Amino acid sequence: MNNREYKFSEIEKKWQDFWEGSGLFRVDEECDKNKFYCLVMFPYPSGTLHVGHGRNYIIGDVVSRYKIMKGYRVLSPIGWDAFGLPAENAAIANSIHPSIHTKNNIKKMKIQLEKWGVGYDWDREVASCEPDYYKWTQWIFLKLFEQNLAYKKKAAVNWCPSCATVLANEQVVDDLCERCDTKVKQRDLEQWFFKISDYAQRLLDDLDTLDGWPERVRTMQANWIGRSEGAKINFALDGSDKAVPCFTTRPDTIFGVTFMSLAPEHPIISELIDGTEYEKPVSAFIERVRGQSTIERTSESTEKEGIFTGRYVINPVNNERVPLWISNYALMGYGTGAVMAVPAHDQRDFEFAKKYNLPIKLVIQPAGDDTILNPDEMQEAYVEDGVQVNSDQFNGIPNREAIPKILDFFEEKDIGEKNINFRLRDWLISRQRYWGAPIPIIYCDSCGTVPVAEENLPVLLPDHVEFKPHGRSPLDDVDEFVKVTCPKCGGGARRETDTMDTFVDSSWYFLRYISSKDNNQAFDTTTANKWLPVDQYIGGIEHAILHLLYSRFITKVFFDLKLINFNEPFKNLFTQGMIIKDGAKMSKSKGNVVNPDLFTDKYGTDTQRLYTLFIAPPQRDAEWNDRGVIGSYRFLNRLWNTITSFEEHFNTIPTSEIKRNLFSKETKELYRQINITIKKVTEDIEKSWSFNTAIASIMEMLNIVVDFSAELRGKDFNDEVNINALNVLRLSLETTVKILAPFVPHICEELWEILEKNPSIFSEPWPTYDESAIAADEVEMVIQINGKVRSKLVVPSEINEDDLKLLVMENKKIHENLNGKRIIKTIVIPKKLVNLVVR
Ligand code: ANZ
Ligand code: ZN
Repeated sequence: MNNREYKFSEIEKKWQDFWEGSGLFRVDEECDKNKFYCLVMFPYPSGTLHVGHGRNYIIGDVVSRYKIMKGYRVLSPIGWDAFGLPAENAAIANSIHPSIHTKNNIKKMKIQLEKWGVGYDWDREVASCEPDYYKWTQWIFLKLFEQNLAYKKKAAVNWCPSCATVLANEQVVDDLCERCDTKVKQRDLEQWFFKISDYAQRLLDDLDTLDGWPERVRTMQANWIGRSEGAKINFALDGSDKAVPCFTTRPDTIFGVTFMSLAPEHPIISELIDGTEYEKPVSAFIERVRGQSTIERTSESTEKEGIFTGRYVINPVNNERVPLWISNYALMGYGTGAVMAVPAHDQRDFEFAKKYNLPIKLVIQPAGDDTILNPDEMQEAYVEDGVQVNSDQFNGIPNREAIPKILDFFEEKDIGEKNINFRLRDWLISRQRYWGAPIPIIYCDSCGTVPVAEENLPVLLPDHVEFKPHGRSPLDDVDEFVKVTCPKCGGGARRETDTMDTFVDSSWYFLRYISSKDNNQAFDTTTANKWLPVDQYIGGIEHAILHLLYSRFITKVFFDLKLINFNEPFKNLFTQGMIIKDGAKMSKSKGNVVNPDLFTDKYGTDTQRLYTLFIAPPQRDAEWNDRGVIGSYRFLNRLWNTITSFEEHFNTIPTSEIKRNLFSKETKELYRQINITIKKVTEDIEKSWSFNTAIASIMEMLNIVVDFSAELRGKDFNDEVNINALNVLRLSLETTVKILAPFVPHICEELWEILEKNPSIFSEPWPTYDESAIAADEVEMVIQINGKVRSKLVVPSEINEDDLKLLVMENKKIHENLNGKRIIKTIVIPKKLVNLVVR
């Protein structure tokens, strides 16, 4: 009876062309209709997308299409995060220029994305490695430089000896380079930084406004920013007029300081030891510790180690002489690089004191006098709150209350001051690599550091470069790049040869989409203010910290420069889970990558999409199962066959308005199910993005539709009741197709055309439901006697209690079971159960 076969590959191509031709995802600037900016994190052009990536883009596409049907003007752009190390490494390995490598990969991936039917406004495509994009990345650098938010300093950096480059902290995993697993070393280099620390407080405060973000991500960001309140206290250096300031969050422990420990990088060290007997051993120690990475040094399990400098500092509250040590756990990048050590109340200091036999002085006792701690017997530091002891005028005060008093005392005596410290460090953006945006700076012997003039952007990346890593930037060796005339004095000068961290490229791409073709500005302010902030951002949790923080920072800088009128870029954030295969994250090295093309070729893109959405809630990780795909394929075929088998009827019998007075019991139930399903699917999408349960309820509904259609098949349609039933069937099929359209758009477009002759389903409004049809009019209730089920009863759902009791008493089975016993109590749980308590 089937008139047509489900030829997915024809259908999919047909509708992809149709959407492209009709410009479904192309948005014009003029349109002011309620806008919806749906953004997926732009991919790194690695060459192929696996089914795990697919999830990200498919989810984005579902949201876009749903919003289109809800009447929004949807902006859904795409681009390429195209600079970066992997292209350069691949280029080195395969002797192919990174630019060609990247372009080839983009081409391949674009074909893949199109094949999946994910809709983008391709007119706005950007690639961060193109001069017309990185020109504006460089412009952003200049803006930050103007604002004193870009500066250069010598800094200890994570250095990967194999990649011969600096790594950001987060590119160091368990002390190893994220890319090549080589052990990371510390090294001093002149580096460019963005002063994100100036924005630390705002970045923290504004997290509160991001209620469309997962709580987890907000917490991760807050921890990363890491605000600590405390004090900066000056310890005078004995035998000198210098002081060593230190940052502490525990001014209440000041009387318990028994040594001080300096970071090995602390600038004061050389003058402490130069020419003394300590010089040699201390230098050797420093040399050794600097081979450890920050991660290793801060790890709880790493042994605390140190060395005495031969010098002392003076504790300003009691003038005690305190030995000055250097330790591996004191970090130069935090606070002042000096730690007032309180072994009685800090675990790291405790371990250190035990190892080197330094005194432990207790200054906080547990409150209440049950336990009295004795420093000689302590097995670990006492880090809880308590009452001050051995603390002069502060004795007896609960330590939390003592903190403000001690702070006041410091300020009074000019010993120290309140201080807030952030864990967030400035953003190191220098990379000694080729494949990135050149930093637009020129060095002149007479004029110093001179920014490239805006009209001279972009500073083009030269093509002919030996980009094998050798510890300096490959650009260093390109004379025609390096040698320039100074923009100020016209004399000979040198270009900066570092390129920018690719996180700079990705910190603003969502703004470039607004004006991707504009050669005169990075983005148009009016248009940006119209489209942004992004209504929905979708991406992986791995970007929860850095990318999002950097984008928020750059947005705030633009806001301050009055280039935009919003100060947060992403209103709502969704982080999708990973797709797991054989229990592990997909990766080439593990050989467990599932290539989506296999499934697309065999079952079609819609099947792959459906399966991807159906396996799990989208925020959760999900295990890919090849066989599961077939289930999705069967479902689509079932839908296809049900509709096409009625095609002739639908073609010959005209649609008429549905008449509820002509409903049979089954028709009425089907009508009810349609409305229930619309409601459920809408709520699942809106409230929780629960695509899998939405799809499950559509599947359930299709079962009912199929049963209904089987009954109807073969009936003759002269009769009003049957025609009405056929119209309800048609409505239910139309509805099914509509509410499935965001998930499996191609087959739904085709079926819609079969049903309605009139494309496109994405011009149709999202269906609304009829609340009055949803309530079931009859319910089945369980009747119990003394808690035992004795009978079941179908009753009107809105029946009142008295009528219900009468019906129960009339029931024959109940009558028999009562057997003359007396009813002492009747318990009714509406629409569910009646329990008769009898004696
Ligand atoms: C004395 C003290 C006593 C401390 C005590 C803690 C407990 P958070 O909370 O993470 O901000 N510190 C300060 N500068 C440091 C550095 N450069 N490297 C390593 N540690 C440093 O940590 C603040 C605490 O970390 C400070 O408070 C200081 O130790 C230590 F019972 O000072 B505390
Ligand atoms: Zn000059």
